[in-house]
Amino acid sequence: MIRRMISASSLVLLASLAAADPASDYAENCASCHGEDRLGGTGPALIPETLGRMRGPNLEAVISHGRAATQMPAFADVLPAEQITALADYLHTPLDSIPDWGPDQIAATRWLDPGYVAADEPVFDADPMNITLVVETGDHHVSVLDGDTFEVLDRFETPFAVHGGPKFSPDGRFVFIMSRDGWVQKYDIWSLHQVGRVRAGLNSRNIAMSNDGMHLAVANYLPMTLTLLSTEDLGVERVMEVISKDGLASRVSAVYQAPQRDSFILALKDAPEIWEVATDPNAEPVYEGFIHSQEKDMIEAIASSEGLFARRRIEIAEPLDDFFFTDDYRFLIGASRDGERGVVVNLNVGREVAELPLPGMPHLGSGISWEKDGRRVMATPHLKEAKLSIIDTEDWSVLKTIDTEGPGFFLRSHENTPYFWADVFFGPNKDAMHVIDKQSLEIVKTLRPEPGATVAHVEFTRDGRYALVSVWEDDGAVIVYDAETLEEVRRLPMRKPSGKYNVWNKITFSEGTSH
Ligand code: DHE
Repeated sequence: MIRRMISASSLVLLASLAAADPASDYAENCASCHGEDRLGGTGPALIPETLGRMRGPNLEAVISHGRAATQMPAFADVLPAEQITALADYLHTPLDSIPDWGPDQIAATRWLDPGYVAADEPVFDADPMNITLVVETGDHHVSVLDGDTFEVLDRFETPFAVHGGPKFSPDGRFVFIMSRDGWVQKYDIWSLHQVGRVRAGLNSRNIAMSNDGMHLAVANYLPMTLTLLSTEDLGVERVMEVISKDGLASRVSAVYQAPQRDSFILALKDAPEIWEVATDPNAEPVYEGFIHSQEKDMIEAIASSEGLFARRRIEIAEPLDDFFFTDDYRFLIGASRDGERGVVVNLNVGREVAELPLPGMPHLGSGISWEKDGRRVMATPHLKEAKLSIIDTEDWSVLKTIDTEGPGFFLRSHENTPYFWADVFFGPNKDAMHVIDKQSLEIVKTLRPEPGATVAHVEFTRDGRYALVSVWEDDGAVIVYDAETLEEVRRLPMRKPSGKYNVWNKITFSEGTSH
């Protein structure tokens, strides 16, 4: 009788709920990116501590429809709605325990390669300043390219899921590479050999090298810390808990080096604050033009008590997590959370000084700048709109909007080329690469080297003569273009190559490269 009162569709729902096994759905569909322990891998950690802060669409919607501008695919066609609901509940269940990840735990993971022997000079004939590293995400390797002959000098294994730019020591000899699950690898370019590894976080964002090359900062989501490592031996120097002025723990969106300031600049993801951390114990703790006297007293007090790694807090109206810095590192421009505005912060006075309309989620981290008509301009792609914005960094006005064939991810140029290159990462035209004149701001050519394939991210050789472009596919390639004639000169097979990084361009902060 009761049974007859339950509708057929409710029965199906009950049956599938009873059948739902979120742990095995997780293992089958999510673990390869988010880690078997849910502590993150290519994808972020999926635990309440981080998901509770997820703004915007709820978790079920993200699982069903994926997440724009990330690698998160849609599962609506793979899992029935009831199983997605059960999976979302499962992800909101706390782990039995989250491992502590302080100095001792980090130090315990440190591994120095016993086979490593430091060479007195490069073990190859190539120009060590014209080496380009290619991150091959297809099989988690890095290829070391001779920038003159394009010969692969070495191909070494990296930790799983490298993200963001590797950071070179100021002399260009060593490079540090970070994976999304917090491993930092040190590699000696002269010796063509790995030096060692350490797990600096459980889920990490990016790394930054101090101006003197002695310290490496690792921005973490999990735990909510900034790990400071010695570049010499990967030893832990400090694990800084990231607690906002209001006493709340925050993830770190990203950390960058500010060379002229001898500091690291951090973006807090969950609090409206930017932090500046001194990397020189003798650095002036208060910067020229600083006007908030209360803050000045606080900074002086912190600096005198902490010396190295003294921290300064800059309060802003809302969290900003994607930054571009002016060349003198006086200003940063960040994207607002609504993805509609750029917010300019004067780092000297420690406050917001301008706002400009940048709808369509500007990707300011990929911004580059150059001189045009005697003024410094910058360009940024937009993750959600088929356009590039050109901004005057003197009065913060939008000079021009360039229409493209789709939203892009990366921009690159070089001081010796009249063009900048912009990919079309998203949408049907992901196989296009625009080449744009830096003075006329017109697209001079759109390259399509591999119809249908994703073509993205550019790096130049040291002299700017050649541009290297990724065919971002598992069976992909790096294509070498003559940067003047825009003709293809070489094609090097690679496994899903992503970013490429030239030693010279990076250590000299070449004009066409992002930080
Ligand atoms: Fe990145 C750099 C954040 C997704 C490939 N990416 C960066 C940096 C940040 C960042 C903060 C600068 C770090 C640095 O170099 O020190 N990336 C984010 C995101 O928030 C976002 C949108 C979401 C996420 O999943 O974290 C994101 N990024 C991606 C991808 O999906 C990409 C295309 C593929 C991948 O490898 O994950 C990707 N990001 C890159 C690359 C760089 C990068 C190749 C370095 C660019 C450079 O030229 O320096």
